[in-house]
Amino acid sequence: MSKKILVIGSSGQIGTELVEGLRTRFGAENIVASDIKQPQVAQDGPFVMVDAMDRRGIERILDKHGITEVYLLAALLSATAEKDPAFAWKLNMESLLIVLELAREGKLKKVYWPSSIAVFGPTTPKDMTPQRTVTEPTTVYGISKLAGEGWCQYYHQRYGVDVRSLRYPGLIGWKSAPGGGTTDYAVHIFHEAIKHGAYTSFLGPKSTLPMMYMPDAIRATIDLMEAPVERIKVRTSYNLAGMSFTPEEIAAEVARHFPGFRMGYAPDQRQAYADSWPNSIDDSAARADWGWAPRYDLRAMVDDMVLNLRGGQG
Ligand code: AKB
Repeated sequence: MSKKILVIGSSGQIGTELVEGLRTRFGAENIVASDIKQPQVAQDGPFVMVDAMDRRGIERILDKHGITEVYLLAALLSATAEKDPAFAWKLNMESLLIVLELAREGKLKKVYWPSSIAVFGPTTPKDMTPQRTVTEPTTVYGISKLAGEGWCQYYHQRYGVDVRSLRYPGLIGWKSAPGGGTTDYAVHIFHEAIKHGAYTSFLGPKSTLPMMYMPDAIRATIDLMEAPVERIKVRTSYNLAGMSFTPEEIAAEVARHFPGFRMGYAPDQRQAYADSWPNSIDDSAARADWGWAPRYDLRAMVDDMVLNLRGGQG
């Protein structure tokens, strides 16, 4: 049986680019995109509306399209989740348990589910945070991701479900809008630099956070899922690192392209979430197990973002 993939939550920041990446690799007709929202970009393959908490609806799609793998991306991110913690918990957990159950019942061969650096908290070592370390998250998003990692490992160990996961840092891309996270400032800054030549960051100048350019994140995701099963040794979620920078540092890089660019700072409640997360991540397990290596540093990412947002005009 050939590979047929369902992406749940395909209209969000990661989904938009992941669907494109998967379609390039496996053919547009083999990737079914699904969400409760219309896609951010025109689709060149199948799209269906489905709620990530609708088990029946998902099962119908699996049957109709002969789906073999699910990438479950639907979730409330850190900042949005804090506005409605009970709903964030319900969405983030129920959707995962539905997909894990479908896999346990033999209806899926493989599952991808994203975790995050938000599983870490203020008691975690901040620099080069290890794969296995203290995890005492302070956000409901982090709590749900940590619990989800536990469920992934449990379904793998108890039922043999092939579920794979990455702890994404903040993700930066030009093709899609970010969806309510603490790291979104690092995307907004580009759009505001182009429109107004100025940006006011909701994180303070010295807040170092782990970040990654979207092409690296998409490559990591597909490489992890395509790695031979014996190479996957972490069944909670793999640490993944790209670059680390502060708002002050990215502002300096953006200013190289927009002379006179002005950066201001007005930290809000998101500062506390950022303060609880690591500065940098040790991803040596991902490198050793399935050959992960990032390609973009801060300068290369900023150059590519600006080039693409200006329509390839340099
Ligand atoms: C967020 O800021 O909530 C996300 C994340 C780090 O998982 N980008």
